[in-house]
Amino acid sequence: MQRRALTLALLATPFALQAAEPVKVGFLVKQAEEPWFQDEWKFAEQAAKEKGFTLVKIGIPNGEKTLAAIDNLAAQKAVGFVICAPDVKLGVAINRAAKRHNLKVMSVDDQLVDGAGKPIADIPHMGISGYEIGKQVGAGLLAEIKARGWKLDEVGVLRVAYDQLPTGRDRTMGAADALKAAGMPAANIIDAPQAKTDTESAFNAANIAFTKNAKFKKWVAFGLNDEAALGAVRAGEGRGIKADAMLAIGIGGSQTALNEFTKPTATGFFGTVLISPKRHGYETAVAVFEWATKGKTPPAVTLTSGVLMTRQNQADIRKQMGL
Ligand code: FCA
Repeated sequence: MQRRALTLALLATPFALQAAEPVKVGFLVKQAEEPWFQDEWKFAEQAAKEKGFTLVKIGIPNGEKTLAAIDNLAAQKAVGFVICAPDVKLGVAINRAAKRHNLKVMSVDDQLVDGAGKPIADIPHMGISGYEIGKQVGAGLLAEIKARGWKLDEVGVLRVAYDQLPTGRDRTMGAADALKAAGMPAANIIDAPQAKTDTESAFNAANIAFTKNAKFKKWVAFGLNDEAALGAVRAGEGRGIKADAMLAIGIGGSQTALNEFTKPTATGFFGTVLISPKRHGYETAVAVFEWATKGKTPPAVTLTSGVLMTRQNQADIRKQMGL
C-alpha cells in the first residue's frame, strides 16, 4: 500500500512541476532605448509580479527581429504578447505568426494595419487618443504664445512629421488644426519629415526646415513624441533660436521631458502632454495574460488621455497619474 502511494507520488511529481511553471507573456517594443518604452516595460513587470506571470521583454527594431522574436516566444512556450511594432504595416505578418503559434496578440501605442492600411480588427489595441492629445498640444502652445505676447502671423510652426504612422499623423495634425482654428496662417506651418521617431532624426529634419525658413525669428514646434519636440529645440539652439524664441510641447512625459524640466534654466522645451506608460504597460500585459489563461477577450480598442505638464506643475501632475 505504502509502496503504491510512493509510486503514485513519484509519477505525479513531473506533472506537478509542470503545472507550477509560470505563464510567460511577451512584451515587444520597437525602440527599447526610448524612455517611454522603458517605462512601459517597468509597469508591465509590475503587473507580472502582482499577477504571477513571467514577462519576456524583447526589443524589435525591424521586421526581421520582430518575426524572430515571435518564434522565440513560441519556443519558450509563451501564451501571448503585447507589441509596439517598428512598422504598423507588419500587421498581417505579425497576426499570421501569432496564429500559427497559437499566441494571443495585442498591440500597444501603434495600431497594426493590413495591406490596405486598415486597422486589423481581431488584434485588440490600446493607444492614445492621438488627435485629441494633439489638440491639447496646440492649446498649450496658444496659451503660451499669448502669454509671451507673440503675434500669430510672425510665428513659424514646425510640425516634425512622421506621417507613415497613423497615430503620429493624428497627433501632429491635431496640434496644427488647433493652431489654425485660432487664426494661425496655414502658410506658417512648416512640415519637417523625420526618418525615425527619435531625437536625432527630428534634429536633422528641423535643421533643414529652419534653413529653408529663416524669415521666421520666433518658432513653435511639436511632433509625435517628446523626442521629436526635443530634436527641434536642439536644432533651434544650434542656430541661435533660444528659449526666448522657441516654444515646443512634446507628447510623453517620460525621462526625456523630465531631463529638460530639471535643467537649471528653462529651455525651449516648454511642456509635454503627459500620457500614461502605467496604463499602457500594466493593463496590456494583464489583458494578454487573462485572455490566454481565463479566456477574457480584451476590448477591441482602448484610447487613453493625457494632461499638459510643464516645468512648473510636473511633480504634482506625475503624482496624480500615479507615476
Ligand atoms: C508611438 C511613439 C512613442 C510613444 C508611443 C505612445 O509609439 O513612437 O514615442 O509616443 O507612441
